[in-house]
Amino acid sequence: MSEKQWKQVKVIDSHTGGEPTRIIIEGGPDLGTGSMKERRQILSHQFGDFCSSVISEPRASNVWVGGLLCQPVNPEAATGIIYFNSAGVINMCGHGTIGLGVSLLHMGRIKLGQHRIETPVGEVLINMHGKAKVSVNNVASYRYQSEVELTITGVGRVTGDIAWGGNWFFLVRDHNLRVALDNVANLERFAGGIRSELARQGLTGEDGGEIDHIQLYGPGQNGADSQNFVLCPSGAYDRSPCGTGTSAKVACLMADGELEAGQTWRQQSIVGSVFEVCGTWDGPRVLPEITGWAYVTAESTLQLDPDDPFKAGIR
Ligand code: PYC
Repeated sequence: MSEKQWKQVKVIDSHTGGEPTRIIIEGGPDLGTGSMKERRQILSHQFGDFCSSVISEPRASNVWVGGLLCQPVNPEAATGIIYFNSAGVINMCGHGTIGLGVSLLHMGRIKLGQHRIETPVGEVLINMHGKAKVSVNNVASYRYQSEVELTITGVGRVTGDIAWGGNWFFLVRDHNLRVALDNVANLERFAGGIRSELARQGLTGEDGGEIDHIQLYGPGQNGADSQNFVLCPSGAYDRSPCGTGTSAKVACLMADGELEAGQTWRQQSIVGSVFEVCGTWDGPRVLPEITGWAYVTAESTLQLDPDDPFKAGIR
């Protein structure tokens, strides 16, 4: 279809602990038959405008994560998926995978029980416990570097860990900020300063991957072990406790001996939603299982009118 033609894109929307996910079920680009990693590159390099049209304003916003359903390589997998936000394609998304599960169940494409999902960073499992409750067995997670010291202009010294949970995170426990919804502007400024400093120093994950998610955490409320604030690459903060971020966090806790294998960690988000996570050792890495709740919010057809000056979103 030429770019000049009117395009319709069928989507199903959900939120996981307050964080929205938009799954494209029809009308997305054909990315071929390669691995999800290869198809991720094609989506990123050739279909940036398409992703932006689906996920940026005025059809969504920088808070949203989109997911393009793909035919899986392994016929036993329920689907392949490539996630993106308004800043571009991301590796993996925990809250999105919980939203994906409830969306596939809602559409009648899967039943309760366990299903394989292919992502660009490997296969994950979902376990559908009910119409809203989903567990995700995420990719092997680990701490790459501990106690990395940064000097942030106007703030001073900040120490944190670099860890992988399907995306690269910089996790900071020692800061003087309240992790609370009424303090989001300060948290955003602080986390943004950390991300800029990481980029300025050329600090990356083990594979050279950008550390594009910043996680600040503090004490939990109402029985949760911890409450976090996660700044995403789009510049928005995660309303959910962040599945990949909580995986990275649990890997750090287990590396420090602060959490045992099989012990449940209750991670609360900035808006108060909770994921329950436990990890098991897989050699030096941790296999996290994240349990959360998602709800379908809409089934709709996006209209991409070729005459619309904001057809490709506001960027
Ligand atoms: O849940 O992994 C996650 C996630 C990543 C970005 C937003 N949410």
